[in-house]
Amino acid sequence: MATTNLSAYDKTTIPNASNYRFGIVVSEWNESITENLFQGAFDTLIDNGAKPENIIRWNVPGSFELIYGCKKMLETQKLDAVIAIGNIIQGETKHFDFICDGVTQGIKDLNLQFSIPTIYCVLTDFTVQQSIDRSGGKHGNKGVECAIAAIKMATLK
Ligand code: DLZ
Repeated sequence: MATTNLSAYDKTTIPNASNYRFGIVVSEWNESITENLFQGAFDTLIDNGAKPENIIRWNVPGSFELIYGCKKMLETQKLDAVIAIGNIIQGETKHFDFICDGVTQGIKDLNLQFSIPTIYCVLTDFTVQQSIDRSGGKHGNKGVECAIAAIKMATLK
């Protein structure tokens, strides 16, 4: 919903994350947005008990590369959950649709192929302002929401 604050959660309901290891793969495309998403996710993991040395960050050039980056992270690191962070903003061509579809399907496939959850922290917006609003702006920070999802899914695993 457009009015949802993505950062709102009840801390008393969130499991302690101190025993979990997290991977975060960050797309460099629209970097100012993805850095804010990363910061929101990282701070939330720490705030809920995760240790900094148990949070592994890798960068990839664009959102399309999140699929391979997450796959390699899942294969080579011992993790309880991975967060894929990206920001795709609509341009003048259909490129937006193809990248959104590819990334979404790719991350869905990773969730079927691996028994470690991959969390979808990809903003797919029509305007830069919509992305700003959801990466630490008036609708909160989707990175926070995705860190909470990662902790909950790590517990489920
Ligand atoms: C090429 C492209 C375009 C046009 N737009 C975005 C975008 O808004 N967000 C994003 O994360 N990446 C974009 N990319 C780059 C692709 O994700 C990818 O890096 C390149 O197509 C190379 O595979």
